[in-house]
Amino acid sequence: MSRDRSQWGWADGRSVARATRLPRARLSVVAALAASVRAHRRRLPRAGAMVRLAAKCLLAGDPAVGKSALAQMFRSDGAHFQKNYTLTAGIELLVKAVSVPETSDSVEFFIFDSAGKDLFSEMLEKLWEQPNVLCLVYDVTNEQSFNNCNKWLEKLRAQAVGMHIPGVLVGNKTDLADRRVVEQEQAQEWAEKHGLEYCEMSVKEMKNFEAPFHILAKLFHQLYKEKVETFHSLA
Ligand SMILES: Nc1nc2c(ncn2[C@@H]2O[C@H](COP(=O)(O)OP(=O)(O)OP(=O)(O)O)[C@@H](O)[C@H]2O)c(=O)[nH]1
Ligand SMILES: [Mg+2]
Repeated sequence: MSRDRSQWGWADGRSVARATRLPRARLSVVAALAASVRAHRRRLPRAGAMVRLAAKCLLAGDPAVGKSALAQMFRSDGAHFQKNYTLTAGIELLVKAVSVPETSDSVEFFIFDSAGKDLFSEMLEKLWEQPNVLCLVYDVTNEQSFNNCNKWLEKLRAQAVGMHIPGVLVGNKTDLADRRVVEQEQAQEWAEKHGLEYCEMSVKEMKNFEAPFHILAKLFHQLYKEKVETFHSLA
């Protein structure tokens, strides 16, 4: 069985704090995230998939578009829909593995569920470094949340200048069909123009909520295979 790991520049909370000069209170958040990642790595099952990849996934978008609802629903396999809005302050880390379609491989996502409120943007940029995949969410009933995807994508891409980071644009709340203001074609076109995959979902109605992560798993796995082939060709 082979095993593969992507590189994590932020695994040590103290070195991140040194590098970013975070104040003492935020330091504990960084250390907790790093410890959680290390603990989950140690607990990875040994049997099963041929290749297990790990990917840092940035989940971003405007406030109240449904990022946390998506993350919770995905982690609980559809068992938990967060009905009441609870603003995310900073970042919440969730970990979940998915199988890569049509392979025996899997990707373990370290999902950085990020606050949509501007108030936390400075903190986010410090914790977002070295992402592997991006999940950008907007609300199909909220035009501003779609327009702000430009701003979000710019910020996310600034984390990995010159690198190809696979990403997906997700339109949420399709259950509110009579309040819809952003059409699928319009969003799809924007996604294509910016090199993103596109999908729509209703977390509330449990429709398609796994699709973004399946798409990202496939894209990240493809990237991995391309890199392996490059290494083989150089050997
Ligand atoms: N109708 C409907 N409501 C949804 C859906 N998904 C999430 N919501 C609701 O939208 C509200 C905001 O959801 P959150 O997941 O907390 O939003 P968020 O994007 O994490 O917001 P921030 O943490 O502030 O960035 C909650 O009341 C959810 O129940 C959906 O598919 N349809
Ligand atoms: Mg949230």
